[in-house]
Amino acid sequence: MRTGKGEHGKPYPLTEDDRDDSAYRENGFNILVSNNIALERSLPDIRHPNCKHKVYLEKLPNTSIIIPFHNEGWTSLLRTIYSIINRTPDILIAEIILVDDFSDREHLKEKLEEYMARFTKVRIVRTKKREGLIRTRLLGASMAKGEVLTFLDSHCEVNVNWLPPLLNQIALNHKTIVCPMIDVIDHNHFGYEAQAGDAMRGAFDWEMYYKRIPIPPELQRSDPSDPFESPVMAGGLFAVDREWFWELGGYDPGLEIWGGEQYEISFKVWMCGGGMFDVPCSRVGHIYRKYVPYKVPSGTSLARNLKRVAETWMDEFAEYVYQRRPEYRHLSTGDISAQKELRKHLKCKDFKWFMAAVAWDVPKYYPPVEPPPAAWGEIRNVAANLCVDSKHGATGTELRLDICVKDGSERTWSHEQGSVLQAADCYFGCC
Ligand code: UD2
Ligand code: MN
Repeated sequence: MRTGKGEHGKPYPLTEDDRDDSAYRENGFNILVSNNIALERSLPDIRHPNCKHKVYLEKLPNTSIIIPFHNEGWTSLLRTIYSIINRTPDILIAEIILVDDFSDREHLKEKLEEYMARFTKVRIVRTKKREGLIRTRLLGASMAKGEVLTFLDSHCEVNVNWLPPLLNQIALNHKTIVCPMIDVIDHNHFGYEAQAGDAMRGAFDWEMYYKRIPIPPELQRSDPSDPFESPVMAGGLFAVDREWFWELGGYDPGLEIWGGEQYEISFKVWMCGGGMFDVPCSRVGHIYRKYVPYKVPSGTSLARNLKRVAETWMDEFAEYVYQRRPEYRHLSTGDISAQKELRKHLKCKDFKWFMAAVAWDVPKYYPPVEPPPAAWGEIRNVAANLCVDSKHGATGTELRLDICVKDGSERTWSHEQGSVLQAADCYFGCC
């Protein structure tokens, strides 16, 4: 029944002034438009028609909803909260935990606490320094009391009856991670619509870019509104049994700021005895930004996170990534022994199993390039603990044994079958 600009998820009619870059600068989406549409706006119910007739278990677990934020816009954050309060059965919400990752914008301080006081279920916790979204989610999860943890980004709008279909799947098997269909809230005009192709499997290419691929006929359900298996999640929006999340070790806390965690949790879930499903009857809108508005502390890099995940989980398949991203070979991951120990302790299956049993359709879209028959590394005399070194590192110079160093300056070697041994730097054509 609601009328007004942006209602029913319709695009807001933008004027030329509204399009000015200043409207985007702080959030990566148009905050003027966000400010001009209702916090409790209506959305179109774009679920599959079968969803209206589905029944769920009478007793569902309750959930803590955890929302990390760093310098989120006022109205985009509030609209996230209102959409949850308005479209979720109250009995299923144990609490809503807003986790502030060291924001400095004024409206996120006392003003936010005062405003949120009206919602009895909302708690605000804050990190003591900039932690990045991964440790920020972990902080929220560590305080959560609900039986299930549900993570959302701070610029979402949940749609009709989004939560019960997620909780139902976990109630049926608690070793399950579930994701809603992520709809697109346009960063210009805030129009709400399904992603291109709608229901698709989550995948990755060998440069570790997240991709979506069609559901193969083998996995298509007779009822297209039924949950389907997905190899990897998009990252931000999912629900998981709280106890099982901690059994899995949560996230690797060594992942910094942004990215890679979606692969870590996905590989871990599948390889360590669980499964992951996308649930077509659960839909949540998300504002995909035009650009990243916030600062990323120096010294942190997405590449390092990705290599950490590749080294911990991908076994010999990590080589396919390094083929595409040779700069990763010499990148330091920091200490990953605790992650490897966890993998052993949980008796997780190997990545080869994951590729064959879960992600078998991914190589059809993103075929890996086989590494050449070659070897890289140091040549060590184990008895004397000395390494083969060359005076200046260049090919053709005299070799000697020297102490082995592990500080990035060590001499490594490469050998391609049928070719001569070379100092490794030469392999990349820069000796
Ligand atoms: C996607 C995911 C996001 C996350 C990311 C990879 C969706 C819809 N979004 O990127 O959840 O998995 O991929 O890591 O799947 N934040 C902090 N501290 C920071 C940076 C961000 O708390 O240092 C918050 C931020 O306010 C937001 C959430 O973390 O609520 C995700 O960040 P984003 O929205 O910038 O990531 P996005 O959607 O581009
Ligand atoms: Mn986001």
